[in-house]
Amino acid sequence: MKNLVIFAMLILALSAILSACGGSAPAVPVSSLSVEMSEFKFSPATMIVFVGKEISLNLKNNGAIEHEFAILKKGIVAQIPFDREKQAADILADYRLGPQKSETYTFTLPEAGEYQVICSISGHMESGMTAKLTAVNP
Ligand SMILES: [Cu+2]
Repeated sequence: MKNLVIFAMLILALSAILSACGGSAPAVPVSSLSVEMSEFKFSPATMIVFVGKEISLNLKNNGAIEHEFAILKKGIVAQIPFDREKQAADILADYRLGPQKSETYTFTLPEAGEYQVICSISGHMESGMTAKLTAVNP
Protein backbone atom coordinates (compact mmCIF):
# COMPACT_ATOMS: atom_id res chain seq x y z
CA MET A 1 0.00 0.00 0.00
CA LYS A 2 2.79 2.39 0.90
CA ASN A 3 4.54 1.64 -2.38
CA LEU A 4 1.34 2.42 -4.27
CA VAL A 5 1.10 5.86 -2.61
CA ILE A 6 4.74 6.65 -3.45
CA PHE A 7 4.14 5.50 -7.03
CA ALA A 8 1.07 7.75 -7.34
CA MET A 9 3.07 10.71 -5.99
CA LEU A 10 5.82 10.05 -8.52
CA ILE A 11 3.30 10.04 -11.38
CA LEU A 12 1.84 13.34 -10.14
CA ALA A 13 5.29 14.94 -9.86
CA LEU A 14 6.23 13.69 -13.32
CA SER A 15 3.09 15.05 -14.95
CA ALA A 16 3.65 18.42 -13.26
CA ILE A 17 7.19 18.53 -14.66
CA LEU A 18 6.00 17.52 -18.13
CA SER A 19 3.24 20.13 -18.24
CA ALA A 20 5.70 22.81 -17.06
CA CYS A 21 7.90 21.99 -20.07
CA GLY A 22 4.98 22.28 -22.47
CA GLY A 23 5.74 25.86 -23.45
CA SER A 24 9.11 25.23 -25.05
CA ALA A 25 8.05 23.95 -28.48
CA PRO A 26 4.30 23.59 -28.66
CA ALA A 27 2.86 21.86 -31.70
CA VAL A 28 -0.61 21.81 -30.13
CA PRO A 29 -2.47 24.76 -28.62
CA VAL A 30 -1.57 25.62 -25.04
CA SER A 31 -3.02 27.93 -22.40
CA SER A 32 0.34 28.67 -20.83
CA LEU A 33 3.41 29.95 -22.68
CA SER A 34 7.02 30.23 -21.59
CA VAL A 35 8.93 32.63 -23.81
CA GLU A 36 12.54 33.75 -23.55
CA MET A 37 13.79 36.96 -25.10
CA SER A 38 17.38 37.80 -26.00
CA GLU A 39 19.34 39.73 -28.64
CA PHE A 40 17.47 39.60 -30.98
CA LYS A 41 14.99 36.79 -30.85
CA PHE A 42 12.03 35.17 -29.15
CA SER A 43 12.26 31.54 -28.16
CA PRO A 44 10.10 29.80 -29.21
CA ALA A 45 9.37 31.91 -32.29
CA THR A 46 6.20 29.98 -33.13
CA MET A 47 3.38 29.61 -30.62
CA ILE A 48 -0.13 28.18 -30.77
CA VAL A 49 -2.74 29.08 -28.16
CA PHE A 50 -6.49 28.79 -27.65
CA VAL A 51 -8.73 31.60 -28.84
CA GLY A 52 -10.94 33.30 -26.24
CA LYS A 53 -9.12 31.69 -23.34
CA GLU A 54 -6.96 33.41 -20.77
CA ILE A 55 -3.38 32.60 -21.67
CA SER A 56 -0.66 32.90 -19.10
CA LEU A 57 2.63 34.18 -20.44
CA ASN A 58 5.78 33.45 -18.48
CA LEU A 59 8.14 35.95 -20.02
CA LYS A 60 11.87 36.00 -19.38
CA ASN A 61 14.47 38.43 -20.67
CA ASN A 62 17.77 36.59 -20.92
CA GLY A 63 19.39 39.47 -22.73
CA ALA A 64 21.68 42.30 -21.71
CA ILE A 65 19.22 45.02 -22.76
CA GLU A 66 15.49 45.74 -22.45
CA HIS A 67 13.12 43.77 -24.68
CA GLU A 68 9.41 43.70 -25.36
CA PHE A 69 6.77 41.14 -26.26
CA ALA A 70 4.23 43.14 -28.28
CA ILE A 71 1.27 41.32 -29.83
CA LEU A 72 -0.07 43.09 -32.89
CA LYS A 73 -3.74 42.99 -33.82
CA LYS A 74 -4.82 40.04 -35.94
CA GLY A 75 -3.61 40.26 -39.52
CA ILE A 76 -1.33 43.28 -38.94
CA VAL A 77 2.18 42.83 -40.26
CA ALA A 78 4.59 45.43 -38.90
CA GLN A 79 6.33 47.61 -41.42
CA ILE A 80 10.07 48.22 -41.18
CA PRO A 81 11.09 50.53 -39.62
CA PHE A 82 8.39 50.20 -36.98
CA ASP A 83 7.16 53.59 -35.80
CA ARG A 84 5.74 52.87 -32.38
CA GLU A 85 3.88 56.17 -32.04
CA LYS A 86 2.26 56.04 -35.46
CA GLN A 87 1.41 52.35 -35.12
CA ALA A 88 0.27 52.38 -31.49
CA ALA A 89 -3.25 51.41 -32.58
CA ASP A 90 -1.87 48.21 -34.16
CA ILE A 91 -0.69 46.88 -30.79
CA LEU A 92 -3.07 44.57 -28.95
CA ALA A 93 -0.89 44.06 -25.86
CA ASP A 94 2.72 44.71 -24.95
CA TYR A 95 4.98 43.67 -22.13
CA ARG A 96 8.44 45.14 -21.54
CA LEU A 97 11.14 43.62 -19.40
CA GLY A 98 14.54 44.87 -18.39
CA PRO A 99 17.60 42.62 -18.76
CA GLN A 100 17.57 39.43 -16.66
CA LYS A 101 14.00 40.03 -15.50
CA SER A 102 11.05 37.67 -15.63
CA GLU A 103 7.35 38.18 -15.10
CA THR A 104 4.04 36.41 -15.67
CA TYR A 105 1.27 38.13 -17.61
CA THR A 106 -2.10 37.06 -18.96
CA PHE A 107 -3.79 37.91 -22.23
CA THR A 108 -6.74 36.67 -24.28
CA LEU A 109 -6.83 36.58 -28.07
CA PRO A 110 -10.26 37.61 -29.36
CA GLU A 111 -10.34 35.76 -32.69
CA ALA A 112 -8.82 32.72 -34.33
CA GLY A 113 -5.98 33.53 -36.68
CA GLU A 114 -2.39 34.68 -36.82
CA TYR A 115 -0.93 37.43 -34.69
CA GLN A 116 2.53 38.84 -35.22
CA VAL A 117 4.69 39.33 -32.13
CA ILE A 118 7.46 41.91 -32.27
CA CYS A 119 9.87 43.76 -30.06
CA SER A 120 9.11 47.36 -30.97
CA ILE A 121 12.24 48.79 -29.38
CA SER A 122 14.10 50.67 -32.09
CA GLY A 123 16.13 48.36 -34.30
CA HIS A 124 15.11 45.10 -32.62
CA MET A 125 12.43 43.93 -35.04
CA GLU A 126 14.76 44.99 -37.84
CA SER A 127 17.36 42.62 -36.36
CA GLY A 128 14.91 39.73 -36.55
CA MET A 129 13.05 40.01 -33.25
CA THR A 130 9.66 38.73 -34.40
CA ALA A 131 7.54 35.68 -33.66
CA LYS A 132 4.28 34.16 -34.79
CA LEU A 133 1.35 33.56 -32.44
CA THR A 134 -1.56 31.53 -33.75
CA ALA A 135 -4.93 31.33 -31.98
CA VAL A 136 -7.09 28.30 -32.67
CA ASN A 137 -10.50 27.21 -31.43
CA PRO A 138 -10.47 24.72 -28.54
CU1 LIG B 1 14.11 43.67 -28.16
